[in-house]
Order: sequence, then C-alpha cells, then structure tokens
Amino acid sequence: MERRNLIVGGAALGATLALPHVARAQAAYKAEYKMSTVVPPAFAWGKGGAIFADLVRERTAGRINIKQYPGASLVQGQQDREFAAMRQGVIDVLCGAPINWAGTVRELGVFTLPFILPNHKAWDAATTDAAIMGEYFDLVRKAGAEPLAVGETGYRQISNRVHPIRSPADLKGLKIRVVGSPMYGEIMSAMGANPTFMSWADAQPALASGAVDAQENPLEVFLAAKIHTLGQKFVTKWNYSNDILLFAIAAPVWSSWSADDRKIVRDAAQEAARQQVAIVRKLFADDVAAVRALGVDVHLPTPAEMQAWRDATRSAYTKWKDAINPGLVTKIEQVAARAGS
Ligand code: X2X
Repeated sequence: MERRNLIVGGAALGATLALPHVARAQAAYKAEYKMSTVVPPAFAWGKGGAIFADLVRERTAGRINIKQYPGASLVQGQQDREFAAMRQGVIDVLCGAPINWAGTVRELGVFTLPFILPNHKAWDAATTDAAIMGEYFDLVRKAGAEPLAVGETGYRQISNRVHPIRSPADLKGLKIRVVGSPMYGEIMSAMGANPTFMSWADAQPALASGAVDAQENPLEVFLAAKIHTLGQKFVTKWNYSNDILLFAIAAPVWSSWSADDRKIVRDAAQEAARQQVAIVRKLFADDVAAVRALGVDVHLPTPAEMQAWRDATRSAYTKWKDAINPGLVTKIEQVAARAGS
C-alpha cells in the first residue's frame, strides 16, 4: 500500500518535475551513432570497429547503437577529413589511425615516426606506459574526443611494381602513394622517391593503372585488398611505422551518455582493441608466407640494411620529432630503449 502510494505520488510529481527531466535525458540519446573506418570488417582494423559496435549494442541492450561506415564514406572517402568531421558532429565515433589526421591534429602522430617503435616489444611498452598514454589521451581530449582504447593498425611495409627495394637508392625516382601525412611524404622525398598524397579509395585505381609505382601499407591490408593484383610484385618488410588504432568518442556525444553507459562503452572498446590487436598479430606472424604464396617477392632486410633505412630517415625523424611533440617523443624513445629495441 505504502509502495503504491509512493508510485502514485512519484507519478504525480513527475507530471510537473521528474518526468520531463527523465524524458529529456532519454531524448539525448541518438537513434544511431556514426562510426567511421577507412577499411571494412574484412580488414583487421575494420573488424576492430565491428567488434566494438557489436559489444556496445549487446551490452547496452541497444540503447547505444553504433553504426559502422567503412570506406570513410561519411567524409566521401577523404580519410584525412575524419577528425575535422568528428569535431563538426558528422562523425560520432572514431576507430582510426592518427596518421590520417596529421593535417588536423599533428600531435597525435607521435607513434608513427620512422622506426620509433621497431618491434612489438617496444610498441607494447610504449602503448601501455601510463605516463605516455596519460599524456597522449590528454592530447586527444584537448582535440575534442574522449579516448577509450588503443588497437594496432600494423607495421607498414613498402611495395612497388618495378624492382626489389633493398636500399634507399632503390627508391630513387619511384612514384609512391602515401597517405595524407606530410611526414611520410618527406621520408620518401629524402630517399629520392616521388611521393604523391592520395586517399585509400584513389590509391587502388592509381596502382592498377600504373599512375603510381609504389605504396606502403601493412601486409594484412596488402592481402585483404589483393594489392598483388594491382601489379605490386616486390615487397620489403622494413617495419618502419606502426600507428595505433584509436577508439574515441566525440566529446559532446560522450558527455550525453550516463556514467553507467560510459563505463560499458569504455570496457567494450578495450575488449575490442584487445581482440583487434590479437588479429593483427596473428596476420603479421604469417604475412610473409602468405604474400610469397601469391608469387610476390618479399625482401627481409639484413641488420646492415636496417641501419641504412634508419640513417636515411633520420633527418625526417628529427624534424618531425621537433614539430610534433619533442617531450612526448623523448619519453617514447626511452621506453622503447628500455624494452630492448
Ligand atoms: O590509406 C591507407 O593506406 C590506410 C588504409 O593504411 C590508412 O588509412 C592509413
């Protein structure tokens, strides 16, 4: 009886105060939250986004419905516009590589300097270091998004259609497609190549027609996109850059969710990132054999050749270290060195 009175009383009160408040809070949730990924779930990084969206939908009983838009279709394939579009409210959820956002938030590119994290031991040490990630996540927050978790896009390897690449001199005169990061352009120019900036969507026809000779991408991407069918016959596994895959939510969207839902979403992103890294690592372990099985020549550099690559990319490294965030880069270098790289 007492309880019934309370409910009735609550309802009466709600008519004036409580209910409109509840209704407002619920209305703040959108029917769909738009997530941009450059590649679809057939690729490990697109798969990371799909796992995240599924976990969130399941664990919030559909309250938060994240829809994946692969091919960076929310920005008409122009992946370098993702971060700006997130700030404008066009994208709610990011599951992407900060190298694509170098024109908007250059400071998030600290993990992509050439050979800064030359192996997974160094990469793991840096991306799990509390001081490094605390500082990095603060940069993401200042840029307008709530960072949730970090996956791995994979070590980027160089391929071309002309000849094997064993030394920087072999890059001379090659027209190479790079993503919109000016640092990658300067790395290639410093070695005598002729870089051209292009979205992923434009890269594939340009490779097919021979408008460009070379490209660089993780071998997992090479395999999933069948880049060997675009005339790319020579690969060098030099492991020069391995960006994080950042899972993040646009700040206004993040603050519209209840504390309970935010926890669910953060946990789901961390779980998705763990699964995504495991997928990337498994593919990485088998990629040389898989690419060779397609008839592609894969060159594994010797230690002396690796030193030549480090030397040839040093000027770009130093310049971009200073331009991006020398303090944070120094911390990453120290952690990488301690990890034995
Ligand atoms: O465009 C590329 O090369 C890709 C798919 O690796 C990125 O989005 C950086």
